[in-house]
Amino acid sequence: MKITRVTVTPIAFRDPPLLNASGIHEPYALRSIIEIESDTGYIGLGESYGDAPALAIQQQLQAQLIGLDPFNLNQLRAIVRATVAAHAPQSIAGAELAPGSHASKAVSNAYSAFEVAFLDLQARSLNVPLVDLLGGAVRDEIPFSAYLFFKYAQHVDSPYQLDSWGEALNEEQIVAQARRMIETYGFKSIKLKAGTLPPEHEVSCIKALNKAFPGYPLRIDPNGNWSLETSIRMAQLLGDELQYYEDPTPGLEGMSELHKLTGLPLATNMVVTDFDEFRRSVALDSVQIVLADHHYWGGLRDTQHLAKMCQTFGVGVSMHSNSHLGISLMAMAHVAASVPNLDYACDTHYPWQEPDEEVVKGGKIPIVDGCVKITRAPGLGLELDYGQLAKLNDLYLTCGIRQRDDVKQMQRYKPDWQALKPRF
Ligand code: GKR
Ligand code: MG
Repeated sequence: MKITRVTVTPIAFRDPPLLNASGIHEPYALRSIIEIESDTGYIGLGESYGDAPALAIQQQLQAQLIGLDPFNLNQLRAIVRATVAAHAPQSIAGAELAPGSHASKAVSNAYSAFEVAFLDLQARSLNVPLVDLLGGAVRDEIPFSAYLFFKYAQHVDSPYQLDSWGEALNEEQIVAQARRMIETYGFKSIKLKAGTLPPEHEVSCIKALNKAFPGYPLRIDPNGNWSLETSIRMAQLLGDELQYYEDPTPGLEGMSELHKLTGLPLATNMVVTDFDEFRRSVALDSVQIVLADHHYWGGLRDTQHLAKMCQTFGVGVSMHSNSHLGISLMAMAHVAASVPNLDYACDTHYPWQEPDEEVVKGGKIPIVDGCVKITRAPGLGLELDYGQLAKLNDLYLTCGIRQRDDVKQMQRYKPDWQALKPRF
């Protein structure tokens, strides 16, 4: 089998004004949609970062993959390495919450973008679901968590109609957001994105969630925006209300110190983002749970390697997310289905995306009882809706955003806003 067509299509879709440690989401999120077609007529799909540096590498790879056997992943990796080495990508300022946008991740994120599409193509040609190429499913229903955000009611300059979620800045509004997520999707655990409002206030929102949803595992994620001192103080207030404490404070050393002092289980998608950091984290006992993300961990098979390493060193595995659409969700679901030691419900931003902005046929993928179900359909089980792809590509061309910058966006609301780590 030979590859005859590689198409990388940048897209944009509406993203609500969600607050985080850097600032606030811009009105549109960017992704790229990848199609790999074989001479036998199969098409494999992938979804990845659409920020300019990542996109530039994906586009440079397109022509080089023609003629390659889609089973030859070692050759794919060699081509990606050589391309990245020749083009020395830049890191993106203001995008530190999108770990895959870092220049150091250029090889792993470009490889991953195509690896998923290659695996989808392989699986379609064999008429098996993609998870079968990962050793088979240990579960076919993959649990996800409600992912709550503090948010404004509308974007600065209101570029489009208000979203239906409204403002969420206080306890009542956060509990209402959680209630809607749980009633709509059946989530069984809750994560609150923090690091944005005063820490005591964010902790009181966790307490309100605990009261409103007794027994639901809770997580708070300030994205390293709390000093060690603040993280210790908030740990005292939180007591044992948390399932895990995600990236409260920056750095492997800070996290190690915090764990030593509080004994709380710490999770991360910030201080362990590659295998070298994993090794250092194990030496320091910095984190007890790693949030995997195939988009920057080097694809689905490297995510399985990460999970194996976690098992070897007694570290838990959960899953990180950035704003994404259904191809990413399904790739996350297939790899999660193959990992026996995936101990926690995965993160997903998916409920924040509007139903009319999905690129796969049939619209948004259902999340039922908090789970995404994988089927026996070949590959990822998805087909592209080319009308939708064209619509979202038009939005990319006109939206004016080329790389995520939550700091710059917040400066449009608060002109003296600066990137500070930690802020509190
Ligand atoms: O979308 O604002 C966001 C999140 O803060 C995201 O950028 C993070 O990478 O979800 C992520 C996390 O768990 O840290
Ligand atoms: Mg996180």
